[in-house]
Amino acid sequence: MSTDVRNPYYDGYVGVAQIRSFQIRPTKYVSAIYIPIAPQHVGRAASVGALLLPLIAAACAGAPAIFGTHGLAADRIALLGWVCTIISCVVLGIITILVVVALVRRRPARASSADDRIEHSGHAIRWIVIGGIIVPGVTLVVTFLVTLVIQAEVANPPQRPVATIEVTGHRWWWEVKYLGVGPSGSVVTANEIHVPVGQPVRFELVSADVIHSFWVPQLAGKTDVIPGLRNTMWMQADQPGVYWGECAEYCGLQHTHMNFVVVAESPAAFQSWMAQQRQPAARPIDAADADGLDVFRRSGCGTCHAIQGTQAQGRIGPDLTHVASRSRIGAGTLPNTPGNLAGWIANAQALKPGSGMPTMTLSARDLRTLLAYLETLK
Ligand code: HEC
Ligand SMILES: [Cu+2]
Repeated sequence: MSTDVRNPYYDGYVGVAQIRSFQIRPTKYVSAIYIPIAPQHVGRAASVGALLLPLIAAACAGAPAIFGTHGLAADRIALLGWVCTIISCVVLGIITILVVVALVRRRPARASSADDRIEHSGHAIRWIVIGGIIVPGVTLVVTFLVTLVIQAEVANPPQRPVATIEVTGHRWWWEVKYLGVGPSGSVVTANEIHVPVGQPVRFELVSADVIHSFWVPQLAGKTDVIPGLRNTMWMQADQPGVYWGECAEYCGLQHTHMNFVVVAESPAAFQSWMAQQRQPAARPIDAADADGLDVFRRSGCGTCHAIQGTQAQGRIGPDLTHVASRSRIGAGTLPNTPGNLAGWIANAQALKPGSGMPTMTLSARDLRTLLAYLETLK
């Protein structure tokens, strides 16, 4: 590292700029933030960094645990994540030591003789060849090979998938269609995907509008959902549980409320869930419920929503045939409680501004009967 430059700012800059060549590696998990910092400001920068840490940690609280995996493919991807993280930490450690050594050992500026310059340049070339070419070269090749092996491992499921689920990304919710099931050839639901535990399930991903990305961090890697394309992927949950999923490609105003859950349950529980989803909607059993269905019809809900077994066959919004059996509404926005459901119908735009669900003007009585009817749609 050159110590001939008098400007301390420039000195620090040269140090960081050289060392940066260690960090050019193809990893999605760690990206280097590169800010030239003058040596006299390093202490202050470090304390600002330390103050920001709790903020970053708080921002991540409640996010799906990408390293707490419970699925075949995700396990392998997490392993790759660890490999990259460890390599990155080692590289960062070495760089930090080098930067500190360079700062501490900085010699005062002096006129350099020709001999001195030759000695320095020999040194510099060794640093560049080892630190700038050999070390990053080996790191790159190792990371690349590990990535290739893991990519090949997660390309195909270990056995034939037991179900095929077509997922359509809409701004901003997920339509879920089990293909080849039931009398109508499919079972349709929204934002909640049930899968049998320990068995691979195949996904076909399509988009109704813009590019989305389908991601259940604990079960499998991300797959883009692209208009005009049918991307496929598979997933296998190894432990029963409810796994959070989300859209991982910014797609507009309510991108952050474009979530879903994957419910992994025993094959028996999955079969009974499927048997129930195959049924048409519960028929109104009393006058109040019949009234509710009538409100649904009169209010035009059926232009956008389908309820199997009724005349409502709209395809713009989620299928409501078994809406009461789902744990959340509005693509993860709210828990599915009667209060939230009422709030949603009366003023969806306040809860999810910009969403495709208009705010409906209903009398209190109509809202009550409509709600009672929707609550029967288990
Ligand atoms: C113009 C089309 C349209 C009309 C009319 C409409 N909706 Fe919706 N609705 C949607 C869309 C789109 C969504 C999904 C919104 C989202 O999550 O971003 C939705 C979501 C819902 C949900 C939540 C479903 C879930 O699983 O998350 C319910 C319940 C619902 N609508 C009920 C109704 C009722 C009841 C009416 C009539 C009073 C109605 N909607 C009228 C488009 C419509
Ligand atoms: Cu999206």
